[in-house]
Amino acid sequence: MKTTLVALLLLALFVASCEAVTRGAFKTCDQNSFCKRNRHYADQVAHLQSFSNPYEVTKVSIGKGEASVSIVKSVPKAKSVPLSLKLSVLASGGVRVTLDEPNRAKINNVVSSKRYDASHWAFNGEPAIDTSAQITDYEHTIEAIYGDKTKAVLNKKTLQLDVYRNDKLEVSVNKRHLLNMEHLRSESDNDKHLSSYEIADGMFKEEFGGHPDSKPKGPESVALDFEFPGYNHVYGIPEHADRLSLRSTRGRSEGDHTEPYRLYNVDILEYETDSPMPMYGAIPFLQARKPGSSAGVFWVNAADTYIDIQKEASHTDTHWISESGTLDFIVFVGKTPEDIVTQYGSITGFTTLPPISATAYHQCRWNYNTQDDVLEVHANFDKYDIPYDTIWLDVEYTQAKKYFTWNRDVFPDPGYMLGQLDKTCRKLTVIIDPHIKLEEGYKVYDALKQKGLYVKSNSGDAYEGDCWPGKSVWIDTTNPAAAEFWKSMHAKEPQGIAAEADNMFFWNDMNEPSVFNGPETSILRDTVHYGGYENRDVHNAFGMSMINATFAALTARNPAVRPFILTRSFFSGTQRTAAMWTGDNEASWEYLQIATPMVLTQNVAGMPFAGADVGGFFGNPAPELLTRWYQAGLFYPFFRAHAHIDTKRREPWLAEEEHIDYLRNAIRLRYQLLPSIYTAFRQASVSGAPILKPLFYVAPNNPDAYARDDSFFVGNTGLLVHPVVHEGATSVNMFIPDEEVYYDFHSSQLVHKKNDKGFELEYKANIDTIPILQRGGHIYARRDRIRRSSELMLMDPVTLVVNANSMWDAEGELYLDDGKGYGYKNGDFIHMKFNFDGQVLKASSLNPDPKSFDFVHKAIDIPIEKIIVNSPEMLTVGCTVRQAGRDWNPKYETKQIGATHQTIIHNPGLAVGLPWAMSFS
Ligand code: NBV
Repeated sequence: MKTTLVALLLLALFVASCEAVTRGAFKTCDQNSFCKRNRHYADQVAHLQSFSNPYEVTKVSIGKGEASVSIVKSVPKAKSVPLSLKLSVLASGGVRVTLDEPNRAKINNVVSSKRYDASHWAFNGEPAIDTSAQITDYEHTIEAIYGDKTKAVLNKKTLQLDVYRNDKLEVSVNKRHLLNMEHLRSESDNDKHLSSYEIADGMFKEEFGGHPDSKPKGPESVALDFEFPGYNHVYGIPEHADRLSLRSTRGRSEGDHTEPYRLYNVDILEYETDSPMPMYGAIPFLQARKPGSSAGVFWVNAADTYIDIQKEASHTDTHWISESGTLDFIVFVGKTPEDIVTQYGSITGFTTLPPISATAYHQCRWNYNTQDDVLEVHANFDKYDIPYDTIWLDVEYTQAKKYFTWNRDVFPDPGYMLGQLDKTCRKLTVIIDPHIKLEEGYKVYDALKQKGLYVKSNSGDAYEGDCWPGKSVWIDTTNPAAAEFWKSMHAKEPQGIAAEADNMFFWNDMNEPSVFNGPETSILRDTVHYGGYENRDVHNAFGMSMINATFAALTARNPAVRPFILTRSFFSGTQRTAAMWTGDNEASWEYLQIATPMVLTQNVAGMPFAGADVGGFFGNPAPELLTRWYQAGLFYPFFRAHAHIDTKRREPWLAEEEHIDYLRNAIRLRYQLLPSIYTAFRQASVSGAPILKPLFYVAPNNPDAYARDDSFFVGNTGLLVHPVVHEGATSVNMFIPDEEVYYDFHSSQLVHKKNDKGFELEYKANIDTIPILQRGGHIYARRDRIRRSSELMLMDPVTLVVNANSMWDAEGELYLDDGKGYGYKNGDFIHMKFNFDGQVLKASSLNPDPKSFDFVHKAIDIPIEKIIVNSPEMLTVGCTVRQAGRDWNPKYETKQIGATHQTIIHNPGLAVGLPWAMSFS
């Protein structure tokens, strides 16, 4: 009783504080001294007649694929500061530069004076060096020639780095002389050592919202400019609630932001849309596109970071500013957007292939209150013939928000509950947050205390703050010993959270970390983590450290099962272990609108397993909004309905009568397309390909497509979707980005013939219709029998849809595996490639060494039950099939649907896992 009361009081307090959270709770650039100093520096340098570079190269030594450069930074009226620069060419593409300040004196016992290297979080292992790159030390430059006609030239006098592809300049680094590495110094005589471009604001201490920051290491920011010549569009650097094509940030023209995009992981309650404000996650990776070329920058830094963008007529300028850490970046150049993300992913890792159930529909709310509630919702899905895969438990399932406990009053037998779900292959996802209730006798707290595994204050004690359970401490998962301890918490031990069953997944929330009474809703920057580093240094990687620990814990718990984790906070590399969602949005059209660009941005930034709360977290969506949200959300790589504790229940069957059908149809469409969506996940897991593709990926040389973020393609299916996101709308203006033929998804009518340029097509979409076109040139698979959950459909027949282009060609892929284990890593999967040339439709295997373990053995004979061929021209009559040395003539029918010639082959008698050819003659 007492604990419930405390919880209620805290909730009331938190809700009150939610309302109080405004823009003013978060620092602007001007209120964040390192940002202010660097913007000032940029403005000063921009107005100089001549700039005298404080950084001077003193020594160069060339190694295999890399150059080591000694530099001194001159400081007015003081000794110069030695710095060390390394330029290396990476085997996977990209030129990396690191700049460190090696001789920093030890500051005090708890704070490491070394600059923090965030690459060990971001990188998927040490990247291999391209030892075949030719690196030459010339009199004025160091030149690296590598890859496909790529060249990087570092000017020794100016420290400008130019990167060329095919002799064309793609990226210029430090062209505006904004390189700034604030060196270690003492406060006493700092002022007289500042250059004329510098101001001393907030170098040694600062305060925000009543929270002091002791800044024991003084100023230590790093900053640099990157220019993209000829580029007008840049993308990425999530997380922001903004458009796909990023805006200028210095407020010079209408629609520009005045604040830089900020990357600082915070619990940004009721976030604003169309804003550069920081959010829960940070990926400091940006890509640029112009006809013929793409380029990218990865800024390897986990500290608070701002990015100013300025679009000029001939180029785009960017200025990157981080509070601390080493200066470390990689420049990528390539022909296509895919090239850039593949290079980025080769270093930071690709999306882990999730269990198939995680790619299906998730039902969540804060909270399903009791075990009976869970089982009733579960039963209702079947009653209303709606598939779902996972039901979620938010914080209320615990005893007083003590994670790893069950509130047994309302969840008396979790094992039974999980067993019931398992009967139809359904899963349960439970939330675990990183704040640990400060309560003697609570075993997690006791263990952290005993082993000192929490984040510490700058005086060396446990850092204490307020969160859901009341007074809390934070597990320091940057500490390997804490990560080890985390394993024991997830182990299958009696009474443990994971004791019950294997059909359990995990949700790590509030891991920015969110601290109710902390600055900017987070932890103090001068708190201390493992190795003596401050939170300031590791901040944006903290959430990821928790996720990595959870992933390792789940792997230790059951090495044979792929874990699924949802995280709110993320950093570069988190795609290796978790999915993300866009946090606490609102049940309004504005938030439905911004969700598509946000999910697309995740997709071009190497972390495509992304979604937004379907229906909106805060507030109650009107029936039309909820329906439109499901119709959009079914395409989010992560498809989950979620709602705040104060909202009305909104499971699909509670909708108004006809809306139940719309919601059912939307969810069922996800299941129908699951083979193709899962195939897109597979592609993402090996190449970083987006699962939802912005239009510029498909039409990379059409500048009119560059800023389109109201529509998207689904993987390589050629499905072009334009969700309806405006109240009362009964049509959308669908932008067709290229000259390909397009067929309507619902009617198969040919709606777009060969045309020189893209154009807008009015697509009628009453509330029961989702605007979808099918681009010619693609083949995709679907499953037309919808069952209760994804795993129950694994052995079901497959339908292939062939949408021929104007040359009659088409191609596509289908990837199938057991959906939950790691057998695929040993070859136990089916991966077919389909090609159509107008006469012959062929299937060949992309699995070089299929192993007939469990899955392939069972699945190889899954029938293809239907093949639908849409074509702008008539196929000649007659159809012969050949598979496994046999020929036969399946029955087929042909139809004329408007200008589309459609051929349907029913039950062609083909097994999905074996090669075959079908000739139309
Ligand atoms: O755990 C409660 C919520 C959760 O439902 C939501 O999805 C998270 O983003 N959580 C935040 C805590 C605070 C909500 C106001």
